[in-house]
Amino acid sequence: MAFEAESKALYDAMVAVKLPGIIDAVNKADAAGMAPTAIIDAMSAGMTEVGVLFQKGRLFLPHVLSAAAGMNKAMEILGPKLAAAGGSNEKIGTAVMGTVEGDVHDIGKSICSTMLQCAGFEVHDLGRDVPTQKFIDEIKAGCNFCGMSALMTTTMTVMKTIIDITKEQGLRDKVTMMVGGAPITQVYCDKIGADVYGETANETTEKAKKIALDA
Ligand code: B12
Repeated sequence: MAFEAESKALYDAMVAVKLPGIIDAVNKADAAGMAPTAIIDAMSAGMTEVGVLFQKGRLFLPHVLSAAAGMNKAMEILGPKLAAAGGSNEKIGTAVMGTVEGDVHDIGKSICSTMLQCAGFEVHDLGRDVPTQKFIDEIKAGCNFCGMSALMTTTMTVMKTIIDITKEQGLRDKVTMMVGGAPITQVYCDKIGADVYGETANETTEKAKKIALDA
């Protein structure tokens, strides 16, 4: 595997949950020529392991927050590089992105927003704990992609509520509904009648790009 050492260093730095170590690993991987998307993937795997260790009681809340800050800092460093790699200045679609009501997890959603933006989408990122009506308002205002993120089994049901409202209000055919977040699967995506499931930000961007360019 290319950049195996860098991938391992990024993963280890995330699991060590020390911000300077994470930034150092990102800068080293970047300087070695590792693609920003591959850096993000390696870090995301580390973030998932942080979650597992947190659940097992081997890491605590400040550790999780420190790793989360590391992800955010990495996006600051890598965002401009992703934009440069994306190349296109042409707008290929308008996407509203947000974490659904009741859910404050926004790291993965923000990565998706950045990558979609770099791929040529105009992105309206509403943040986290977004009131359901705000998604609807953005779709009414003309967004043709709607990305909803949920990280908890208690909040993932909000996605279905939003899709159902678009059906009731005759908006469903105007918008590509995208869903993602750790508990979401392709099966769940199909069950609630969404169009796109993205397991990673990379996959999300590729799928959205294909739909936008085929339209
Ligand atoms: C970081 C974290 C936090 C941080 C959030 C910081 C932040 N700004 O986001 C803090 C500490 C604040 C937090 C709080 C809580 N958390 Co928390 N948290 C996590 C943790 C460890 C990591 C999540 C993460 O950032 N992953 C890394 C990112 C990169 O991955 P990702 O989000 O999955 O995103 C990728 C894909 O899913 C996809 N994607 C994401 N969004 C979208 C959207 C679209 C449209 C598409 C297509 C794709 C897509 O692309 C992304 C990039 O590749 C998870 C553990 C886990 N395994 O997920 C628990 C976890 C989600 N939290 C959990 C819980 C319970 C909570 C709390 C209730 C408190 C608690 N008891 O710990 C509160 C929630 C309060 C609330 N109302 O929301 C549980 C949820 C359990 C469940 N089944 O419902 C988890 C699973 C931990 C656990 N095992 O118990 N948490």
